[in-house]
Amino acid sequence: MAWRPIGAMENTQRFQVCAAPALIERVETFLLDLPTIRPHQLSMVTMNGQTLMIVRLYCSDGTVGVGEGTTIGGLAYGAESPEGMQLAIDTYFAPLLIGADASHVPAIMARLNKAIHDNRFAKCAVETALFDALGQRTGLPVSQLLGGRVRDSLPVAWTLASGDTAKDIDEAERMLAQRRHNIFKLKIGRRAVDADVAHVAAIKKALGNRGAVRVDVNMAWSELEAQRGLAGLVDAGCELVEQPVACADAMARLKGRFAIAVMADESLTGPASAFALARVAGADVFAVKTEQSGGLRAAQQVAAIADAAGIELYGGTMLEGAIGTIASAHAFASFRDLQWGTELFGPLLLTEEILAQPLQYTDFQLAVPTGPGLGIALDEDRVQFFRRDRKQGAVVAAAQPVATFN
Ligand code: MUC
Ligand code: MG
Repeated sequence: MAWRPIGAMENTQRFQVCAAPALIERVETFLLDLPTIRPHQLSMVTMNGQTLMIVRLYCSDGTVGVGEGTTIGGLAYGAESPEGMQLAIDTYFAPLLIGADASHVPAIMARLNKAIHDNRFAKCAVETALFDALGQRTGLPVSQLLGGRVRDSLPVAWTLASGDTAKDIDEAERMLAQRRHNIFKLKIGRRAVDADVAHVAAIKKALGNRGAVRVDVNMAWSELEAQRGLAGLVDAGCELVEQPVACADAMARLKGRFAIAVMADESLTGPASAFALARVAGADVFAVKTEQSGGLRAAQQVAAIADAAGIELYGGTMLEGAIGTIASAHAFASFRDLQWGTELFGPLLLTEEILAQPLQYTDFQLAVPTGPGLGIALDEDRVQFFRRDRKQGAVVAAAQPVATFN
C-alpha cells in the first residue's frame, strides 16, 4: 500500500478526536460460564468449563472498551481467579479508573501499577478494554496502537488433552482434515514418565510428518524425571517441551542437554522474570502470555527481552475466550519474531459462541481483525444468557463443577 499524507481536514478531525478527553464514567464487570467441548486434562486439574471475567469501560465520548480475564481451573494455575479479578476491579481498580482520561493508556496503567501490587490478569483485562476503546476512538486496530503489526494472521496449535491416546489421535486427524491445526501440544505429567512418553510416541507415530508434536508438563516433573522424560521425548519425535520442571535453574540445566527445545511458561510472570530467566539461559523459547505478563505492553516487553537474549517466541494462552484471545492476537501480531507460532485456540475449546461474527480460523491460522479496537463485536443476547449473575440460585447449585482436581 502506498504511503499518502493525511489531508489537512482529516488530520484536524483526527487530532480533535484524540485531544477531546474521553473520561471513564462507568466500570462494569461480570462473569460468563461456558462449557468446554470435552474435559480438558492438565497435570493439576481437569477443566469442564471456562469462566470469563468481562470488564467494560464506558467513556464520556460514547466509546465502550471490553477486556477479559481468565484462569485455568479457578485457582489451580495461579493466584488470581475470575471471581477474585471481578472483586479486585470493582473494589480497587474502579475508583482509580473513574474520571481518568481513557486515551492515556500508559499513564492509567502506571497509576494502577503503583497502587495495586501484582493482579496481572486483572490489569491485562483493564488494559485490553482501554486499548479497545482507544481503537474505536481513533479508528485504529489495537495492533496498530501497539506499534504496528508484523503479520496479519498467526499459526495456531491445538492442545490434545482428552486423557486418552486413541481419542487424541482421532481429534488430531479431524483437525488436520479440516486444515484447522497441524501443530499439536500434548498435555502430560499426570501419569508416570514412561507412560507419558509412550502416549506421545504413539501420537507422533500416527501423525508422522503431517503434524508437529510438542508437550506441556506444567511443572509436574522433578529434575531427575525430566532427564529421563526428555531423552524419551527426543526418541518419540517430539520437538519441544514446555515447563518440564518448576525451578528456573533446573530448566537452565536441562536446556541444551537434549535435542529438544525447552520452553518456559509458568516461570514467566512478566518482564522482570523474563530478564531473570534470560540471565540464567533458562529456556530456548518463551511462551508469552498477555495475562501472565500483566498486559499487552508488558507482553511486548517480555518479547523484547527474548529478542535481546536470542530466545525464540511462542504466543501462549490462558485458554481465553474470544475477547482475550483476540487481544493476545493483536499483541503477538506486533512481535518482531514468532518462531513457534501460537496456541490461540481458546474459543474453539468452548461450546458457545459469544461474538456476532466468529473469529476466523482457516488454513491453520487465525486472522487478526483489521477493524477499530479489538475488531470484534459481542452477541449481546448470548452474553446476557451466559452471565452467572443471571443464573444465580437453583441453576448454579445444580451446575457441573467447572473443574475437578487431580
Ligand atoms: C498452559 O499451561 O500452557 C495452554 C494450552 C492449554 O491447553 O492449556 C494452557 C495452559
Ligand atoms: Mg503451559
